[in-house]
Amino acid sequence: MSQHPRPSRLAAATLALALSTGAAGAHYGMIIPTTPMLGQKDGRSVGLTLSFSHPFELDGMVLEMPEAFSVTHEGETTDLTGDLVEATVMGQPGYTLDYPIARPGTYVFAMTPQPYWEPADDAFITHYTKTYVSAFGEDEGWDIELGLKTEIVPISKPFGLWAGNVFQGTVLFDGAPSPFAEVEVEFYNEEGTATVPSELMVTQTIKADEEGIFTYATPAAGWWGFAALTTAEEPMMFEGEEKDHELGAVIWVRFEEWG
Ligand SMILES: [Cu+2]
Repeated sequence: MSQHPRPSRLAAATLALALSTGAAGAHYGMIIPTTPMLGQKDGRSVGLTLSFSHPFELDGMVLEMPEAFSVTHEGETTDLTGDLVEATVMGQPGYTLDYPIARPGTYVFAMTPQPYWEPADDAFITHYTKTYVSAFGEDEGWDIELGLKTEIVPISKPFGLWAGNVFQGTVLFDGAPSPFAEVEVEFYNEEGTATVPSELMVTQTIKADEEGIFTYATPAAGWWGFAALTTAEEPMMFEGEEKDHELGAVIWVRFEEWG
């Protein structure tokens, strides 16, 4: 549903073929911090990069100024939308922010983007996106629910994970578990060094169980994105026609190299 060709990266000669095969990774709302575990030696701030991208293929899309970008710490949510700084991320408009952190604990960063019109899918897309930063060795507060329209609530603590660990989360839609929700999983191919034997493996798809819980074991260290996708009950209008509105609950989690 969320997969479509991305012509911008393809030479004209291969465009027709690419369009006909439709092979591609998925798009993701992305919030990538400089580190998910801020230590005393790392200083007193964390850098955040926001984008709307195809993370395996490092192919950016346009991220307009989000409707909301916030941080939640010790039960208190602070709006940071006005602090975002325009940046180019994977060749397209995105945002960065250097967020000062003075106190220990878990900081949950969340973005609600503006709906994105995607002609290739004939649909609008809104990815409610989250990531976590734990500061100064304190990890309380990682399992809270933010109350987003749709959200993945982690069952595994979403930092301090080894490559190869399973990651589990509950998919919520309107605050209730979403049985058998489809979850797309993709690696942020930051260094551009990962390869796949088939285009089918750029994005992997799993399903949640009857309680909305999904499980995935990562094969390698790095940032992994999990996107639970639902079509909104309410269509959106585009040029006088009703169009589907894909809602994504996205979470970004980093897995560390063992040893
Ligand atoms: Cu896409």
